Amino acid sequence: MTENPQPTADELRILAELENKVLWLASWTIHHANHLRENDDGVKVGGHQASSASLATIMTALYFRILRPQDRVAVKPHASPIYHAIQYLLGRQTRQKLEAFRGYKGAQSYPSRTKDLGDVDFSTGSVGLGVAQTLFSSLVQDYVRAHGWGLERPEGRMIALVGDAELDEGNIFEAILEGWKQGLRNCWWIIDYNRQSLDAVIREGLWARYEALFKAFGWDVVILKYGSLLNEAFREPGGERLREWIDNCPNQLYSALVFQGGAAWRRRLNDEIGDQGPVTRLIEARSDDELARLMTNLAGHDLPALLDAFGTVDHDRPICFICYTIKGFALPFAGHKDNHAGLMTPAQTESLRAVMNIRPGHEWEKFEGLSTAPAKLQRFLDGVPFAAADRRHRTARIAVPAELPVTMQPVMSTQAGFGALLNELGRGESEIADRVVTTSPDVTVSTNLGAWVNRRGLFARERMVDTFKSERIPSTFHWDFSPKGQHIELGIAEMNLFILLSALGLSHAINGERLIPIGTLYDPFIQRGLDALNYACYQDARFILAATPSGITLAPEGGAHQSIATPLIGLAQDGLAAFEPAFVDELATILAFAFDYIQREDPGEASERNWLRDETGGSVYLRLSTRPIEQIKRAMSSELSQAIVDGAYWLRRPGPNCQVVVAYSGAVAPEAIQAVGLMAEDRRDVGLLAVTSADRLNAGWTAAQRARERGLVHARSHIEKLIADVPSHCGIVSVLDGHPATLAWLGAVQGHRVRPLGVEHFGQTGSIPELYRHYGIDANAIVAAAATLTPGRPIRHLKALP
Ligand SMILES: Cc1ncc(C[n+]2csc(CCOP(=O)(O)OP(=O)(O)O)c2C)c(N)n1
Ligand SMILES: [Mg+2]
Repeated sequence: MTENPQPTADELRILAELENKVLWLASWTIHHANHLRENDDGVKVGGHQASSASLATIMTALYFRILRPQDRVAVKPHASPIYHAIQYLLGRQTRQKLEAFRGYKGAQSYPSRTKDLGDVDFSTGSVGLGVAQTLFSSLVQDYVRAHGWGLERPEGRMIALVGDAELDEGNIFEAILEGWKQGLRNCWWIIDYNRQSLDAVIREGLWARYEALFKAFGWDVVILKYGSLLNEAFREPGGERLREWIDNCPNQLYSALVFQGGAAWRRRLNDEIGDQGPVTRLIEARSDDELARLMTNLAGHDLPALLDAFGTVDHDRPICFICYTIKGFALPFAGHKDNHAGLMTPAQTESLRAVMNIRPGHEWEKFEGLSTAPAKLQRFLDGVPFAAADRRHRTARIAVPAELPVTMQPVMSTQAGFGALLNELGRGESEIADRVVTTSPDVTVSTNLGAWVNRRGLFARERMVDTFKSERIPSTFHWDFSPKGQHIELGIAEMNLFILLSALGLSHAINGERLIPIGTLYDPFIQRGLDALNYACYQDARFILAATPSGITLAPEGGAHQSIATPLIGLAQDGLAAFEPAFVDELATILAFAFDYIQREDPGEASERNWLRDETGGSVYLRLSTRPIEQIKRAMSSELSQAIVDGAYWLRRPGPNCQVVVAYSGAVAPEAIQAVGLMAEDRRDVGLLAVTSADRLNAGWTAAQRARERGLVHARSHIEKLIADVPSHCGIVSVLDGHPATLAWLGAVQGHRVRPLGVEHFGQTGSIPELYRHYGIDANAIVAAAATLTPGRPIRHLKALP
């Protein structure tokens, strides 16, 4: 290995000093936040001191020596104080932010791509997700390079620092399986094997399960157990006996002895193996302190061992390092099973101060208490390879056509329209088409991506022909795998879909190559991967999600697949603009918008046109349906397309004496249209509002209200403008195939009474008419609601409800 030659003794000395410094700064950051900062509410803010200390040595080795700028790291959430301390030493974090750790606009409790200063690669916090994201980021790196992009840049390693209990999260194993299928490379997972979780000491021998498991999926496994002091001791007479004792020592006992210290180690060792000649001499030759240092000398706290293990890797196979560590290493509660939320007392911090040689008032100084000359330390830090470049790429936008062509059928579903739109896109030649990458968890065909995949092929690093095609067996799908393919076929795990979308959707920042990711899945299964979707949005990854079929409208698919909560997810999920179009021309408009929207990154203020933060962009969720409905023949004016994107337009404008407005979203459009027709003779000037995005409509309204409260009295949102002239006595019946609360708020905009229709219970199978009747979202139910809500003569077309 030429890249990471063995460190010199001098470098080792500096790294050891930095390790102490990192531990001190992290400890002081936590101490400051909990004991020194003015605290409004008197509540301790915590800081996971023990969990953080666990990784101090490993992260020192990585950040100050092993990592290269192109490497990307997901840091275990609770190692945040250590991470921030390292960034501070590298000049990428400020003292001010450290002083405000866990406070308003301070360094974040868990490393955050969006909320911390610029150098966090992957946000973490919900354990397991950041880990899996490194795996998918490796796959995305391979995808980008296989397409010939970014080859001028060196390949990076995707590295996760993983808590041992973090491996309880099932999504990690789903990811490992997918990684194996896709030929994962350049991925390191470094397990902080401290044998403690939040509540518990972990099961004996877990490492052996991990080892077998990772090996089964083609990973190399490197177990880093003992540090150099212990290894040397094992070579002394009696050393083997000592090794045997430690190997057989239960995790609980080991932890307890770590906590108790040297005298306790001596007592216990003497009790159990003390009468065995040489090993007694080995023990007795050491003072209590020396014995404690020896017995806690695990490889995860041994810099030379770590540097050697990481620095000598000369291949790109995925590696799982199992690093034995001690939770809270070098701190007074090291090893104690209750230490997860443990905070050092001021007196304990003072003891650490003494050990670290820090003068009062000099706590934040980078080189305080170190014996190497400051200039030399600074020179070392200036030469740290990882910090040599600005690591986050800025990437130009890809041009998006104003309109997307689509072949319309007179009767068509939005899902079919989605397939047709992508088919057209795939047929043409454009940069945007080349940058689109689609993916689906085993529902490619059933979400209508088949035609696109026929045109653009499946991605794999190695070519694989479609045997059905080569054998000339007729099939609708010709699916060859190649490095140029643009569809990533996933197994069924929806968590993997969202984490892959998150990785694809950060490619512009991580690989410097922009992708336009589109993922498809069945709408109900959004909930299966919801935390991963939330995590993708939190990281500001950019992608389009097409969820179909949805609602109870998927009737023949059965009750188990009906989704009713997803429109509320669309409404509430930050960073995700949700649309539920009814007609394919609406979808074409929304998709063209989405291609542009997912590329926007201006930090600017919200536009005063609709009060949405459109300039900042985000991801897009399309809730689509398999229900074929009659399309409206119309020209798409720019006014209409703007209204569709803003969230609603009048399909039938209400007259001045309007008594009823029907506001609908999505696949129930025919019922809404029909209901308006049925009421026309008995209620005056009925209006029909097509809601294409309850989410954007609601967000604009909320933002405009906030603006008015700040004194911008003329602020008006799209929905306020739309219904400004609807008389106050008018009632609104809202309806969608989803939870009624999605549109119920419409009444609060101008004080209209609302009867929100929708689906609250689910599970019944049947045809669409049967189910719409059963759940009360058919034309009859809309008319009945209108009749009850608004005074007037009986509506003659109202049938008796079943
Ligand atoms: C999805 C999720 N569930 C629960 C938590 C709460 N939690 C935080 S840390 C932790 C245990 C962590 O143990 P481990 O990964 O071994 O890290 P250590 O503290 O030992 O370093 C738990 C349950 C979380 N952050 N995310
Ligand atoms: Mg642990």
